[in-house]
Amino acid sequence: MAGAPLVLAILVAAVGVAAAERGGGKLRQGYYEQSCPRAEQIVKDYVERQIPLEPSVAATLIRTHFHDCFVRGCDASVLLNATTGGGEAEKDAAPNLTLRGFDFLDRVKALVEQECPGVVSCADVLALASRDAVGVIGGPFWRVPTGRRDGRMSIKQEALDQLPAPTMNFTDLLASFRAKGLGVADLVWLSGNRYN
Ligand SMILES: *[C@@H]1O[C@H](CO)[C@@H](O)[C@H](O)[C@H]1NC(C)=O
Ligand SMILES: *[C@@H]1O[C@H](CO)[C@@H](O)[C@H](O)[C@H]1NC(C)=O
Ligand SMILES: CC(=O)N[C@H]1CO[C@H](CO)[C@@H](O)[C@@H]1O
Repeated sequence: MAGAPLVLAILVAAVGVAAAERGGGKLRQGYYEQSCPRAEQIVKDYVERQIPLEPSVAATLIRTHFHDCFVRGCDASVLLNATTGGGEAEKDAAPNLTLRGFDFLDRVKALVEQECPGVVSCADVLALASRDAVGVIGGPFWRVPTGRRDGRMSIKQEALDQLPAPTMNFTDLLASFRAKGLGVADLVWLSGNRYN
């Protein structure tokens, strides 16, 4: 039970990198070295302090990270609220109704903002916090290049169209994963995580 979400974390991180790079900016290790040197440590410290108190959030973060990357790349669009212009956001789509951990991310982001206002993207905070949280619950460590840009668009219909539905048969599920450069192994790991 514990193994699956941990391995999928690495897969999701890899997909995340690919998806974010499609979005434009080049990701690299230590992107904030100059602009916000303590950013990664702030995320890590908070996660290490909090996750032992709310360990189930670790799996939630990976799932949120996955849902984010699957729609519009890893741009934190899953975290956006519906705009005042009306229309519903990705998080309003049925699959997002089961995502938790938004509050946790808001808290981590607030700490990073306190240190360096407007520098570190929410997408990077989500990617880093997911990695660090998996580490706290005994999972592996993987490198998270940073430099993701946050999106400004979050559209419910895109989440509905692109996230694999729980009612899909295997053929359709695999097609959905293949469309994002994922394969059978990714499908198995990520589906296992659904029930965490
Ligand atoms: C979305 O709305 C919630 C509740 O009003 C708020 O706490 C959160 O900070 C908002 N998130 C963003 C990204 O604006
Ligand atoms: C899977 O579902 C799709 C439509 O949802 C259908 O067209 C297809 O025949 C199904 N495939 C199998 C193997 O059941
Ligand atoms: C976890 C979470 O934030 N879920 C939200 C999904 O969208 C509905 C509708 O906007 C919100 O009420 C939930 O809070």
